[in-house]
Amino acid sequence: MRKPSILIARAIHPEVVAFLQQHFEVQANQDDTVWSPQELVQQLQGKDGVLTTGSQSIDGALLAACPQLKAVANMAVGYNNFDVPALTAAGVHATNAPDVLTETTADFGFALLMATARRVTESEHYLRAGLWKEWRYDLFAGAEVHGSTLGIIGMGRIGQGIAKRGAYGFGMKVVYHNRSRLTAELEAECKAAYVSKQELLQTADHVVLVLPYTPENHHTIGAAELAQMKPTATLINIARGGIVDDAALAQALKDQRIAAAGLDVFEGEPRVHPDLLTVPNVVLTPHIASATTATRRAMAQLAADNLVAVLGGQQPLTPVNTPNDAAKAQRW
Ligand code: 8YV
Repeated sequence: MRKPSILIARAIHPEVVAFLQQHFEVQANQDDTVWSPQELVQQLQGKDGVLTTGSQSIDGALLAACPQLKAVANMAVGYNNFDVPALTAAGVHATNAPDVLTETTADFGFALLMATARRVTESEHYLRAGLWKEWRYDLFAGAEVHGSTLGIIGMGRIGQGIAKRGAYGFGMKVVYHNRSRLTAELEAECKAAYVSKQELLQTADHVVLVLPYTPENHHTIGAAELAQMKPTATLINIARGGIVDDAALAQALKDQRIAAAGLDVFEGEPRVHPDLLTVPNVVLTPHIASATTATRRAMAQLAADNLVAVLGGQQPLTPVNTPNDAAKAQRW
């Protein structure tokens, strides 16, 4: 019997490639070539599955042009790069990689919050530039973290992890806003109180964004929301570009309408709004919140396990859709 054929669309851990080679004919993009949508379609010809990342769009046009494709596995918890209704209608299984990155990503959310509040990168640049001449009482004086109010927008697994770090580790008062309220048990476990978005923006000293990107969440934070925040507040985005209006944020930072921001994700990344590159009071990182060696490996392995399950005729471990049966039958 023919082994199913898969494409690994972005470089992943060699040991996970080797694992996949035990199950499939594998074509691996280990050079990290960035393919255009047309090139991706070409690479997918004759492939049964693809292991991809959050930066590659899988839409109806691609699915129509790849009639053999049966499984699409994202090495990411977020899957806004997928057109899920199109995948479902086309009979293609789609999976993501949740849970294995929760704590690591929450760690990074906190690292970015700390770096932003305490001006870690800004002060390092100053030191490296040879500008440090003498102790000063207000040299890089930042915002207090312990005992302050932490506002979390998006209270899924990662948001809850950040809440616990804030409440238990730093004695912060935690408020959150989410599509739906957590159960009373979870609220107690996270020591977090549900508030309106407006109350959160007006009261939080540190606002952390951890919500998925959906059309409704586009520019959840824009000029109007930034205007509601305290002038001493910080804004942290580890969710997705597009949730924040980066142009409005750059302006607010320039005008010091908020104190500082920490951004791991950007609208149109890897491009970054040029004004964000010139304001000093922002910490910028290249979408690395889940990037520890162990976690990225676990994400790749989970994506691989999902492909092995689906193409082996089993249910995926972490599905994001239930494909249409009739359309699915045509692909098998
Ligand atoms: C991924 C992420 O590394 O999981 C997510 O949703 O944003 C990151 O952990 C990135 O999307 C590449 O797949």
